Amino acid sequence: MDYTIDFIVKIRDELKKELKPSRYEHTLGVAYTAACMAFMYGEDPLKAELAGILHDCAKCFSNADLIRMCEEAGISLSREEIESPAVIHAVYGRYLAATRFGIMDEDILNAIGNHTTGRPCMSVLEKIIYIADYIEPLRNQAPNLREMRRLAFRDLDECVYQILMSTIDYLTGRGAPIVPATMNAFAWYKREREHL
Ligand code: DGI
Ligand code: FE
Ligand code: FE
Repeated sequence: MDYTIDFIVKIRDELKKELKPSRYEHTLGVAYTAACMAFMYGEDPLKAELAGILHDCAKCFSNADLIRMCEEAGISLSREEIESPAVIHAVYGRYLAATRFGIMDEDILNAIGNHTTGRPCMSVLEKIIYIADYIEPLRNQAPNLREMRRLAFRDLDECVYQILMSTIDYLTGRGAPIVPATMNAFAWYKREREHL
């Protein structure tokens, strides 16, 4: 499917009404960053922009609502996901992208569904969205941002690996549980790196 700018603008305008202003600006930042990374890595820039626009489409719901809506939609959540509710907006976002916004492209749906945790063996688009979410211009907390912004345009897999490592460090430091998807992704990219 070709993604038209009209389709993207329609979704963008709907999300502008639903997301908090700062979340909407973050969404635009991810979309533009993802489009630039698509130039670098030979992906369709409009597809990357669309995935970026949609990646946090379920971020306006509370954790309790997300858990309830997943149950109502027949999406089973693992015990680990329920204990780490920050990851559920990605799972439900994937469902919303498909059912409400009519996205059928599995690659875009995977990019949305895996944007918080990553997963082993991601596609180029999934890696782009995972990284763009971390480096977009309005992010300002992570200590390694400057380095990751550069690495994003030099080595996609190394950048994913470094971001996974920082995320695990950050969560461990806060005593937060880490879901298996995050650990599996980290183990996979670590192994990849050692075999180079
Ligand atoms: O939605 P955003 O704020 O743009 O970013 P995100 O989708 O990457 O979600 C960020 C939050 O998710 C951040 O506070 C870290 C958290 N997170 C990522 N992986 C895990 C996790 N939280 C827990 N508890 N466990 C994880 O494995
Ligand atoms: Fe998110
Ligand atoms: Fe995000």
